[in-house]
Amino acid sequence: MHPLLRVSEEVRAALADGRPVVALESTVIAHGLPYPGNVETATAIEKAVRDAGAVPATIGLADGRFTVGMSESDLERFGTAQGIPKVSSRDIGVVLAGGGLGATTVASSLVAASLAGIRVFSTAGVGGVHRGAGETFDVSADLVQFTRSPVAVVCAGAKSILDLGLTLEYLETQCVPVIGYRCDDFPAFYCRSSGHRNPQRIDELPLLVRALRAHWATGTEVGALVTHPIAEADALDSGYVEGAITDALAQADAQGVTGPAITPFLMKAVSAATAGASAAANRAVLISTAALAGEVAVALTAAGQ
Ligand code: PSU
Ligand code: MN
Repeated sequence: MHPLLRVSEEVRAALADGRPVVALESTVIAHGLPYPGNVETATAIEKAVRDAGAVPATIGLADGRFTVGMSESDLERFGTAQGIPKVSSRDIGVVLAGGGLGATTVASSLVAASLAGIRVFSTAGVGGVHRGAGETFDVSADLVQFTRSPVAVVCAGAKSILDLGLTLEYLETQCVPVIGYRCDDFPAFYCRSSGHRNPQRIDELPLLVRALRAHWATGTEVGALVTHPIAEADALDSGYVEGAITDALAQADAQGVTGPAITPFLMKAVSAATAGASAAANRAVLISTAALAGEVAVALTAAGQ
């Protein structure tokens, strides 16, 4: 194993035996949801991966290395520690050198997954092109990292707070496949549809696996997005969510919130404005996405990847 990784026994054994593993981020634990719901949700996400027949590997930074596969006490630590920094790809070196805790975003989790040889990652909504990016240039490093880590990212699209049309344009420019699994529309996290189409759609797991394998067989290091929406029963109405997002954006503007702070700020403001409905939807889609990622990992390893 790579010297920067501290891989749990369970994950190490699974990788050595060619068994399925799903990588998971920790920013959602440290910054996405309040304690104790964050730890409870992280545990439920891991259970969903296990129920699908794969091993969860929640990733974070601690003691100068990536933790790959958190224990119960690691989850508790990441869920309760105050002031734990949000670490994207460019922050990895500084946080490793400092030796403190770091919560990994999608981007930095993919760096660790790729070093560990994990081919499947799951989150509810990836980062993307922020609204107003024409002015601010705020484009999540998640999108750039997809071009550098050959990992299948199973998600319910990108966060609703983003400009999802521009996010899809950016992914096209960067040669990142976006495949809807059993869905036409690119999902919008808490909402079933962003109003934009997935560029590709596949309905059968074996075909999805063949597509991913063929993509990587070309020698590319680019990952792939596999999208699947939140369940109908858990989804929020997009008109309702849009109202909350517009208000949240106005608050962020008034308070001068920018940069890495903007995503957590907006997520919290939307949760407050929807009286927790968005937080409940967030939890539901984190779990359903993790279950699908588990299935994808099982199918990929059965095919020898
Ligand atoms: N969920 C939240 N808050 C967050 C994130 C998720 O409730 O901040 C993280 C994810 O880890 C995602 C990141 O990778 O936000 C993207 O942030 P940015 O737009 O700053 O790159
Ligand atoms: Mn940003």
